[in-house]
Amino acid sequence: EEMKREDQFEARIDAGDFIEPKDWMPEHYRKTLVRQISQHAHSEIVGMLPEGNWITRAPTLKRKAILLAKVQDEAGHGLYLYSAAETLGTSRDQMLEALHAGKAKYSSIFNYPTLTWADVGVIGWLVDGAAIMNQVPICRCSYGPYARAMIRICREESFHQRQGFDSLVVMMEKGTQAQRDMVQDAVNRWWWPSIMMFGPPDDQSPNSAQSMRWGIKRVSNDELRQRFIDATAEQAQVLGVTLPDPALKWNEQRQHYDFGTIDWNEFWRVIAGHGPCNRERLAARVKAWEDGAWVREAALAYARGQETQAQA
Ligand code: FAQ
Repeated sequence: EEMKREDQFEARIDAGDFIEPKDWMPEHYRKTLVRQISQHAHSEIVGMLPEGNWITRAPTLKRKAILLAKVQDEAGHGLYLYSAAETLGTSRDQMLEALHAGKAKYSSIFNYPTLTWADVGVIGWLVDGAAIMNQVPICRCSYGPYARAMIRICREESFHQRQGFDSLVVMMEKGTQAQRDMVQDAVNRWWWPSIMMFGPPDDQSPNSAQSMRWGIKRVSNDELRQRFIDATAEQAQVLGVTLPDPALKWNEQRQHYDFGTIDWNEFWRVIAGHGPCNRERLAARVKAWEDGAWVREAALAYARGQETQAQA
């Protein structure tokens, strides 16, 4: 019986059907999705912190309004994604508890500091750019609620990417030499961490083979990284910045950019909790959760009151 259900499930995956919350699915498929979707949700929520740091210091009212909207969008993405993960039978409280206990992962990229205003533009350009490259294929992921959440999220990410690039163009074209230097410095610091966002090389990625088979991942870590580097190398030329990789060079034969060696030790250190801001990020989330306790209690007390009234 179990075998038959498993075969039917595999056949639906092969046919490109969406799997929906009430459909039968193998336990490992469910677990893999909860893992990936909750990590993704946590990334959106923790990802509000580096840029949130600049909301009070944005240089103009227009930039402040844009940044505020972007950071609010990220909160929204986190909430859609927690909802999508909840359809698999794991509660939001469980997921948040894992985050606050330091057991859950979130994207390595959000453990780096935002030192200057140019970092905000570079995050939009590179970090949101990488996020879109990775997330567009997930719009066709085999799990319906995740795929559907991704469509709206990708539209918003594309606005985020453009606002970042636009703010950098303004600094590069109309700014002072000091502002241009600030952009270059931010690019130097964010480039390597951005290309690490796609995850370890395919031959060191334990989850890839099964996730590709199940249509949770549609394109491999290395292939997405290459696509991102190809697109970004051209954009850097338009912007007039140098990417900090002397080995970055167009390869006519491969029709791709070659690039230098990625420091995977740095990547594994950061995801093990030892990046520049891991402690600070986690402490900020835990504090926000504790400071919000009275709101949750008040909302529950109100809901209970409404229920009692309805019964009376
Ligand atoms: N950081 O076997 P794989 C955003 C972990 S965008 C931390 O290759 P998988 C938008 C991985 O979890 C960022 N950990 O794993 C935004 C696994 O550990 P586990 C979020 C990483 O899942 C922009 C282990 O390494 N986007 O937030 C990372 O098949 C600006 C082995 O790796 C998503 O989450 C990493 N970079 O592939 C917000 C997209 N890479 O779980 C604010 C959805 C790998 O076994 C501002 N996720 N690990 O303990 C995915 O596409 C995949 O999960 C990958 C990893 C590609 C990230």
